[in-house]
Amino acid sequence: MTYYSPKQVAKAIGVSEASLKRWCDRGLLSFVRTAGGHRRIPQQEVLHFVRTNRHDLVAPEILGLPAGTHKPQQSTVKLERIIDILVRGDEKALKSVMVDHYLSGSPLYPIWDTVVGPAFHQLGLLWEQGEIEIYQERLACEICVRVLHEILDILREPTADAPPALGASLSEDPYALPTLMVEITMREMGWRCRSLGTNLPGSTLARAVYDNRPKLMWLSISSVLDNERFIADCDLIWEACNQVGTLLALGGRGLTPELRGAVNYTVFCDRLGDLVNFLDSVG
Ligand code: B12
Repeated sequence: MTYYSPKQVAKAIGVSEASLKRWCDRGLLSFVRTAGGHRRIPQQEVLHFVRTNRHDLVAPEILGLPAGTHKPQQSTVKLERIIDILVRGDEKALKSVMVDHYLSGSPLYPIWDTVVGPAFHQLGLLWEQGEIEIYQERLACEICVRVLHEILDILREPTADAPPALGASLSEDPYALPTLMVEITMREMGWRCRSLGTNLPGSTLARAVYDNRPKLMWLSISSVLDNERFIADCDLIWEACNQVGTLLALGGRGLTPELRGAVNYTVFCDRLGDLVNFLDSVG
């Protein structure tokens, strides 16, 4: 975690150091004290403060953000812009757009559902039509994974009593973006959640359920190469979830109606927005 002094934060958001210290002491910004008694503010808290108040970012570089990052009044992330950024492999621009969107106060999941997911779909078509190279598609994916991790780093830490959740993709499913997007979506909703990654056997995910007793387990299903193994893996996980009282959420474009009919789950989601609605409804 990165910490900043009140002086650095004051410069970054264009206010006086005295105001900043006053806000800290009034509890508007959480901070820790160094051994010498100096206030130090975590980056997540600074950005949360900027997000929920009227402050702009006049010197984002001080906070380790790309120059040009600011707090827009409203954020409209356009599909064409994201496709262009991804095709060019422009990681800084991608991070800037995502952080601006976060700072605008809008939730992040709609841009995964309506812009970034569709942009990758478009990239897949461009590759199929020979309009972009494999390396461009691969690089787009790499930079997006990195930016999603950076977004996770700037989200506020979950509280100690936050409900726990775990998720992953199953064996021979290498798709990294969707499971990371679920993690970000649930973190934004205040869950203490962790994507365990991609390509995991059902037996180890069942073990993870027994060991960690999460309130929810998600599986992101993009590619299923062996239907029988997939169903057996889902059975193992469902059995563990039932024993422990864990909700099982499935989602992803690889879960065909045929496979969906062959496995058990608590909720199936086409989009992240469906999961948000489900979690809102269970409280
Ligand atoms: C990037 C990519 C890869 C990368 C992935 C790298 C990585 N680290 O993730 C790699 C290189 C591994 C890859 C490999 C292959 N790929 Co590929 N790939 C893609 C691509 C361009 C993007 C996939 C992606 O990440 N999309 C973005 C995510 C976020 O979108 P999404 O999956 O729709 O997820 C959304 C929802 O479904 C939902 N969701 C998903 N999971 C969950 C879970 C829960 C709980 C919830 C609530 C919601 C949810 O939320 C997301 C946001 O809305 C797609 C194109 C496409 N149409 O998507 C091709 C694509 C899927 N690949 C394709 C192919 C052919 C392959 C290969 C066979 C290529 C090869 N010859 O080796 C292999 C197969 C690998 C395998 N085992 O399946 C084809 C598939 C064609 C088909 N119908 O089968 C596609 C469609 C490209 C194309 N147009 O031809 N690929």
